[in-house]
Amino acid sequence: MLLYEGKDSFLEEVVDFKKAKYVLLPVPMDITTTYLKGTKFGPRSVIEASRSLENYDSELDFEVRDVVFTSGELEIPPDAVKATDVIKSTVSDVLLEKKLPILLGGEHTITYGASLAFDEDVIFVIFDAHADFKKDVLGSPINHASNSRLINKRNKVILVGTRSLSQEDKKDLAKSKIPIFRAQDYSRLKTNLSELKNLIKNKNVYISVDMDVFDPAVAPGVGTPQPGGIFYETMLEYLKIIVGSGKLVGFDVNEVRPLGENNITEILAAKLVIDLISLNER
Ligand SMILES: [Mn+2]
Repeated sequence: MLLYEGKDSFLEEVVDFKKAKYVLLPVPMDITTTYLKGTKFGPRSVIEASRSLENYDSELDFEVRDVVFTSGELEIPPDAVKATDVIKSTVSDVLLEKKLPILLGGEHTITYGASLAFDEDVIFVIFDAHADFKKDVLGSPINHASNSRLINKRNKVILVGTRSLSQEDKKDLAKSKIPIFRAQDYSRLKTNLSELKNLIKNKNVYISVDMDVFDPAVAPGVGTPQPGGIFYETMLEYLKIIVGSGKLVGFDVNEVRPLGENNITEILAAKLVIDLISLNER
């Protein structure tokens, strides 16, 4: 496990590894992205953004303090299969220490790597504008556009906020019986929340947030933006239901692509990490 210097830690908190309940893993993987490159700079940028936020989460009335150990950046080899192995073994190490892993991406494929470290009974709730259910992209079996399909081979997948898919994807998703809570179904939010609750009640749950699930107006710094996404308030409703009724075993926030001066995507990503810890701790 890599130790980071205090100045580069999440929320400026220097936490002793032994005492920490969470381990934040910056995963600068940016190998298979197809449209806009730059997600490898995401983790560092989100950590930097977190340092401008309060530890106190006023939405959830909880103060995040002395619980997160910030690891150094994972060394990601430039090959998707090898990169997946590195992520899997690092997450396994964290789980062996009985700590909850938090991954910061990086392209969405990091979630597939992480999934291999968990038992098969863990449900993966994936927030993503894209279904990521492609079979074979550019001849590569491991690709950010096939993330959900890959995870679904071992673990149950639930998609939230999805609005970009092909007709073939739609058929395949139906065949695989993947529950989808579309971004367009905002007017059904209450019904969606109770349906989701029933699916994950008392189950082990891993949450993956691809930042492009949000409306590009509030999260423009992503690799593949998609109009018509959800907003922060809706996300919080979903997270409250998931952490409240399931048992959180890990989570990630991924696909942040820093734009430079405009860092609202990183701020939002950092806030989600704080929110998820608050929800899980309070
Ligand atoms: Mn996506």
